[in-house]
Amino acid sequence: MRAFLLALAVCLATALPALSQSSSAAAKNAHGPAQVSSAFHVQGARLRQTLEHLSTFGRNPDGGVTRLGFSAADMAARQYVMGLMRDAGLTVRVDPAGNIFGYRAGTEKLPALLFGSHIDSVPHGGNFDGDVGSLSAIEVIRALNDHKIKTRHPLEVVIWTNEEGFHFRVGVFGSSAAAGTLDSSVLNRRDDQGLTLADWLRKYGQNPADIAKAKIAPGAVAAYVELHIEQGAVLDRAKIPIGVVEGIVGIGWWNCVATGFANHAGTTPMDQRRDALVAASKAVLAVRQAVRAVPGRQVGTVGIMKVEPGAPNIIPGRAEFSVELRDLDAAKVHRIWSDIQKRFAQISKEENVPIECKALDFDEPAKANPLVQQTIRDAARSAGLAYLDMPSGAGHDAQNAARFAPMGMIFVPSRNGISHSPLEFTPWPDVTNGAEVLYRSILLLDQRLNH
Ligand code: HGY
Ligand code: MN
Ligand code: MN
Repeated sequence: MRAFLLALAVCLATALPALSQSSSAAAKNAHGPAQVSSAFHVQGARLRQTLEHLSTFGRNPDGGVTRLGFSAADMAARQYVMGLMRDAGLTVRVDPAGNIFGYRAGTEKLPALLFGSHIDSVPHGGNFDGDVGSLSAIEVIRALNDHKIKTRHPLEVVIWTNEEGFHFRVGVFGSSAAAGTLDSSVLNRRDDQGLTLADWLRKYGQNPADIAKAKIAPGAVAAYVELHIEQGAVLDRAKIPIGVVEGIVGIGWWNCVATGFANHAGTTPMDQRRDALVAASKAVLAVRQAVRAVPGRQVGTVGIMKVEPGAPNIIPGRAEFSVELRDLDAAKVHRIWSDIQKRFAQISKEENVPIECKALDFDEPAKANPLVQQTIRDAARSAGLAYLDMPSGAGHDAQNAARFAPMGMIFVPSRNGISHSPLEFTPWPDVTNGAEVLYRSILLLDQRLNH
C-alpha cells in the first residue's frame, strides 16, 4: 500500500464550470481539513443510525461482523435494508442473482443512474466495508426527498450479492451476474453445510435457472457510482477527505493442493518423507518471491492453509492453500501466475510432492470513466472537500459495473488503513462527507448525461 503513495497525484488544480450549489471557497489545500463551505444535504446523524443498526446483523463479540454472503445474518440484514429502501419511497425488486434494486422514477425517458455497494462481509470483518456505500445511497434518496428534488434520470440504488465471495470462493458474485461474466458452474459449488450456491439462491427467493436474466445490457444504465471506504491508509495519512478512484485492480484466486504421504513422524527418517506442508510452505515463499521479482504495485497473498491429517505426530499428507494475485494490469497477473506455476513445479520435484492448482475466480481490472471521475471531483470541490486521485487496491462491484456503464468510485478515509478487520473505522464526519459527495455527483451526472 505504501507503494501506492508514489502513484498518487493531488488533483485540485483543474476546475470545471462551477456548479449551481458550488461555493467559491472550494478546498484549495489538499492537505488541509475539510472546509465545509456550503450546506450539506445528507443527514449524517440519520445515516449513522442506520449504519449502527446494520452492524447488529452478524455482530461478533469483538465488535466486528461475520455477515457472509448467503447466510442467515445476510438474509436478515437484507430485509432491514429493503425496509429502509421502501421507507425512502423506492420500489424494490430482487434480480435472479439476489441483487437488490430500489427504483425512483425520473422525469424523462432516460436510463437509470445506478449507485450502491454491498452489505455482506468477510469472516470477522468490520462495519464500514460496503455498508457505507450501501446505506449512503439510501441516505441520498432520503435527502432528495427532503429537498423535494426530482431528477431527469430514474435513480436506482443497488445492493450487490456476495461481494466478498468468501462463501463459495466467488468474489463480486452479484455484479458478475449483472455484467454477464459469471461462470454459471459456480452455482454447483457446495459449502461446508452441503448446500450449493444454487440452493442458497433458492433460499433468497430466486430461481437459479434464471441467473442469466440478471445481466444488465450495456446502455441500460446511464452511469454507476459507488462510495466506499478506501481500505488503505493513503487518505488517512494525507488527511484528505475524498478519494477519486482511477481504476480497480484485477483479482485472481486459485486453490492449490500439495499431496504428500501421511506417515509416522517418529519412525520416518528425514530424507524419506513426502511432507505436504513443507512443500506448501515453500510454495508460500515462492508466491512472495514471484510477486516481488518484477517492479510494480502488484500484490500476492496466501490466506488459507489447511493441513491434513493435522496431528503433531503425523507427517502432513495433504496441504490445501489459496493463492491470490492483484494488479491493475490483468496480463501482469497472468504472467506472474505462470512464473508461480514454474516455481511450484520445481518445489514438487525437490519435495516429491505434487502441487496442483485450480483457477477459482478472476475479476478483471477496470478503469473509471473520465467524465464520472471529473464529476466526482467537481462534486467534492462544490462541497468544499479536498480530494485525491488514486487507484483501488481492493476489488469492488464497480469493476463489473464498468462493463455495462460508465463507472466511478468515491473513497473516504479508513483510519490507519485497517480493513477486513473488526478494527475497521471511518470517522463519522468522513462518512457524511462521502455521502454528500455521492449526492452531489448523482445530481451533476443527472445534469451532464443525456442518455
Ligand atoms: O477483497 C477485496 O478486495 C474486497 O474487499 N472485496
Ligand atoms: Mn471487502
Ligand atoms: Mn467492499
